[in-house]
Amino acid sequence: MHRTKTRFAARINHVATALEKRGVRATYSLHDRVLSNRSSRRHFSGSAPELDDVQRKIVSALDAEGYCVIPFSELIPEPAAWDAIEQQASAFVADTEAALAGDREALRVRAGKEFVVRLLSYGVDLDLDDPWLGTCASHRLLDIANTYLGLWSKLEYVDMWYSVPQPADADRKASQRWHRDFNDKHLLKAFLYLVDVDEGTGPFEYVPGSAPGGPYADAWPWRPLGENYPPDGELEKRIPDDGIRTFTAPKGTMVFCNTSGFHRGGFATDRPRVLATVTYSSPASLKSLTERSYRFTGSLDELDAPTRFALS
Ligand SMILES: O=C(O)CCC(=O)C(=O)O
Repeated sequence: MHRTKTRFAARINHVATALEKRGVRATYSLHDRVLSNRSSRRHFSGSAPELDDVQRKIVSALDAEGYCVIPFSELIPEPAAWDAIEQQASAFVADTEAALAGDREALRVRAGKEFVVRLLSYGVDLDLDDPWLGTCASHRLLDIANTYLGLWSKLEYVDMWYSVPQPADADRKASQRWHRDFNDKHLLKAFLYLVDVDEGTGPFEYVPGSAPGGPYADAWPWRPLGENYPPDGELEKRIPDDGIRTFTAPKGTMVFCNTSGFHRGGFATDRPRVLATVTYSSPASLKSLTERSYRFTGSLDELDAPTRFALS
């Protein structure tokens, strides 16, 4: 009797989950094609920003391969922005290393991804005095995201990560494995390396041309709430070795990437990897698939329209 009931409950649960998934997919598609993204595309095309040569180079590389690697100082030459981010990172590293050596309860980690310690995680209050958010919301970056995505984007997530070294023979877990991000197909992330990153520091890796529209888009294709993690070892059978880019690079390097394509990283074995990261997605994503990681507490009225849109 108990067994029958349990099986029945499991079946109901399965049906409910399938219906919920269908609802989320339908909502995403409606917002992408008809509702939010449509008006967001109209806003963008009505006032497309003028990019300088560096920004144009980044957008062209993203269009061609889904990623671009560039020194932060080439995009933002004024030292003040870098100095403030570096100071923020130093304080984060000092606090993290003190907590790792002592009260590990104080570490901001998420279940299943304990190998990444986060500066902020979710539900924090931020304004533009935060050096990393201030940089990500600046027109130097936002205009790149909006032009690449062809719409006014939402600045969905900001954080700094400290990837704790793992034993070299540990199994890769979560984002250390090849996957497509579920967030959106209109997606741009940037990773700013805050330490030198070599093979032992868990470099970010990417399959160029795997985002929607690229030659590898059909390999386990992106769909909202899809099967985004191919079984271990399968991606390597389908993508040749020279189809994978591994981003070992010095401190101060920035990697822009459409992570609806295949990527993985953070499997540090020798030294911790520290980076700052940001996600720009389309409004359809925030309507159906994702949550913003922070509450913006600055004054929206003082901002221009695309920045206000990105932060609200
Ligand atoms: O930590 C990494 O390098 C991978 C990050 C990742 O998978 C993501 O941000 O979606």
